[in-house]
Amino acid sequence: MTRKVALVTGVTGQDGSYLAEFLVEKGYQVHAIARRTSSFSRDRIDGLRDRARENGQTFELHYGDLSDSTSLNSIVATTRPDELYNLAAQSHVGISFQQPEYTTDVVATGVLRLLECVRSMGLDTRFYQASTSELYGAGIEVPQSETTPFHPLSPYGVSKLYAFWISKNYRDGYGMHVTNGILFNHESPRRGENFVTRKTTLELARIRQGREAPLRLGNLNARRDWGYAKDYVEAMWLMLQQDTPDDYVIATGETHTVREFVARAAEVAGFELEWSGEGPQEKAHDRKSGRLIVEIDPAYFRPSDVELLCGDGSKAKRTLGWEPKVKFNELVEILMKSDLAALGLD
Ligand code: NAP
Ligand code: G4F
Repeated sequence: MTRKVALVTGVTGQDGSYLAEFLVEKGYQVHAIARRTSSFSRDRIDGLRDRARENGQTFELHYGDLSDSTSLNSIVATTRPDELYNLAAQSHVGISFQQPEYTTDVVATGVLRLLECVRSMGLDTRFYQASTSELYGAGIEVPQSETTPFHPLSPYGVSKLYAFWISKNYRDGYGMHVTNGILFNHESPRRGENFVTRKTTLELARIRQGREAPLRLGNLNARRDWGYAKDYVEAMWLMLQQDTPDDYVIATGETHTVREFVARAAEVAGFELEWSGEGPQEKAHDRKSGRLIVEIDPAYFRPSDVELLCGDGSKAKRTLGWEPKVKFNELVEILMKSDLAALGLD
């Protein structure tokens, strides 16, 4: 039996690393694109090639960049993937305000470059585009589903809007098998350290260890629908197993404020937070020790922020048979316990 070939972009990131592992275990020949960086950023996929080889499986890395068509053309032509998962992005919403042009090049035009590779080579590749709940932005309707109008509020969100529509355009116009997964926030111990969940658990673990406090955060009132990244990569794969390409919301259907995330993580870390003040003056002290644990740093406020995300994943449940296994409380525990354990704490 010939093995299916998958090509994954963004493999050194949170989702790409879980997805590559998942596909290797499913028996795919997995090829992945990593960009050149001046210091190596491969911790999340360390050892995957050796593990795959030991089990007679394939995991191969190629140098490429979403801003560079030449590399993308060459990799797509060589690997001729059955399934292509485009996860690469400048994925930090806050930073997209500081690097709007670069974000647009990678997050918007980058997708067009990849789609054009597949189209111009006449391949039958099934294409997954990493779309996002940031598309909903101003929150015209709650919960948000596949039919909720989009109103992005950041250069990242606007770039993902182009990526969503160009993907749909290649599906409708050229009959290509292109699917958008509209994923709500999903986290894990592999989450980048400057996203609010991981920043919180990492800093709380350091504070527990006796290192410098406090944790400095921006908007605590924003609400997010947080799921577990390992669950969500399975949904990506299920989407490409459907004969007909489509768009799917992947979410838990629960929404919590950043403040609730921080309070729950602090509880797991052994603190009991007492909140005081409002707006930029808001603070949280540990009730037992009186220690200042959280304060507001306006540097983390965004020019415009998405205030409320809560997804309706009923289409994914109906069509893909997919449901989240991990919900909020367990997710916070997974992250907090992992960062405590990394410092030898429990
Ligand atoms: P992540 O951890 O930030 O990973 C992003 C990946 O993209 C990294 O491998 C990064 O490589 C790579 N990349 C960045 N710029 C690139 C370029 N110019 N060329 C090639 N590769 C580049 O993101 P994630 O959380 O795994 O998210 C995966 C995808 O899903 C992203 O497209 C994100 O926008 C989208 N998404 C994420 C969420 C979420 O909650 N996690 C929700 C909805 C959608 P380096 O390691 O070299 O930086
Ligand atoms: O963790 P965040 O940076 O994630 P955000 O902006 O929701 O974006 C993530 O999820 C999107 C899906 O909805 C993805 F498309 C995107 O790629 C990324 O993975 O921020 C969450 C909330 C925001 O409201 C932010 O203003 O937390 C607030 N926040 C408060 N203090 C903070 C901080 N965010 C960060 N990163 N750092 C803070 O100190």
